[in-house]
Amino acid sequence: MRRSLIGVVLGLAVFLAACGSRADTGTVQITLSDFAIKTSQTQFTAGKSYHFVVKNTSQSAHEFMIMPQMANMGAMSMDDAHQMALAMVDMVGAGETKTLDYTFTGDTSMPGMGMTQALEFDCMFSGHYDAGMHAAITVKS
Ligand SMILES: [Cu+2]
Repeated sequence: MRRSLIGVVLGLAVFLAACGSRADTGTVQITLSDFAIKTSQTQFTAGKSYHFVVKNTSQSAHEFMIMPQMANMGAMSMDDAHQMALAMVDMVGAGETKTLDYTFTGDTSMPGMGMTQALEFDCMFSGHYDAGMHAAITVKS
């Protein structure tokens, strides 16, 4: 049973790699600026390890958070947001680059079955979210 599941996962990975229609590379380039978050990809796969390279090109500090999509995020306190974050780099100084390794969780028992989670990348420094520092992403199982 376990062996056959691994076979299915490996087969799917080979299929996706061969397919090449998705830019799902494992290394993700994130750019923080005043006031936007750019990401090199917006579609991710649960159970796969990603290496985020978070570059702050602006003259001020920002942060990089992976959060569930919610209403009124801009009104949430930074402390509350940090508690809900799936992962974060809580300070990226002006001109700095930091890295984060993260594997999205999700229902990985049925790869390729189309389960999709709506998440987003955020900066929750005061006012930054409402100024535009958020980027919607999806995670498929
Ligand atoms: Cu910011």
